[in-house]
Amino acid sequence: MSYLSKVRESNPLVHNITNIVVANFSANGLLALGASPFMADAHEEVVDIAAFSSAVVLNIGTLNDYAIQSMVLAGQSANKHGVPLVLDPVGAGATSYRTAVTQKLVNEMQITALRGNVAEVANVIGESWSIKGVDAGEGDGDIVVLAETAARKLGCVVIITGKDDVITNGDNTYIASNGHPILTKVTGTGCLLSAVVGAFLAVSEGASLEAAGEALSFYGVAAEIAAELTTGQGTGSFQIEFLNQLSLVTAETYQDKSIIKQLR
Ligand code: ATP
Ligand code: TZP
Ligand code: MG
Ligand code: MG
Repeated sequence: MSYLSKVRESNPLVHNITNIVVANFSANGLLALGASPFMADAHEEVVDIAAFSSAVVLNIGTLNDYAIQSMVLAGQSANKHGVPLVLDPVGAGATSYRTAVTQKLVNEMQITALRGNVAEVANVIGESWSIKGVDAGEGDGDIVVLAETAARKLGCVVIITGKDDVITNGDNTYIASNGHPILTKVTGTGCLLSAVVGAFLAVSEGASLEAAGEALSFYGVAAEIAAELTTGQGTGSFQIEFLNQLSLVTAETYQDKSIIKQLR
């Protein structure tokens, strides 16, 4: 059975500590997919919520010290209870605070999957890559080598997204090429993707790389269909149709349209 079908069948609870920009979009995207979102960051409850969730997703998009402490508590609880843990290091490298926070998070907990743009992932492992705000900047490094280095260093799956996406655990590496440029014109499409990866990991039974690869293909194909159906309309129409497609795309459809190749 596909991981998508398992998500829709088991409706996994996904605990999100996320930013104020994308909380609603991420919750609606997870619901559309077939998962069950829970946005919560109070210190008094995150340990319990992480423990009974099927995945925990941490996103530093609008960080502050309170939220960071929430993330440490939730992340460590997820680790203690064997719950898959995703980190989206939004804007790592844009300020020294963000860089320090992401490095603290990866040092204090074991991440299952790190998902970010190239500059963010580089900065998490202390390599320099230019970044402007929360959007990736230009760089001249090898993205595949960077992803594999980060995966080995952090002992997790690393997903670097952009026009093509690199998905690796340091030993095996895939390039996924579905998607559409209009995704870059709707805020939160990276953040929602990280949450969707969490939902797929929730049903992965340890096969994190395979589940992440499927999540990327599913997401990219849903975006392609939504873009096609809203051709000539604005980004608002695309955003709504994209949510529709997250609920409508079947495993057969994305397996048929998926463009993913294994490098090693
Ligand atoms: P950034 O802030 O740098 O845009 P992000 O966190 O928003 O990063 P993206 O890299 O934009 O995340 O990835 C979100 C989704 O958009 C992924 O599915 C990715 O494959 C897709 N995507 C991004 N850029 C393109 C593009 N030029 N063409 C097709 N798909 C893209
Ligand atoms: N500012 C802080 S977090 C955020 C913005 C605009 C959302 C970023 O979302 P994404 O998914 O990285 O585009
Ligand atoms: Mg983007
Ligand atoms: Mg992002």
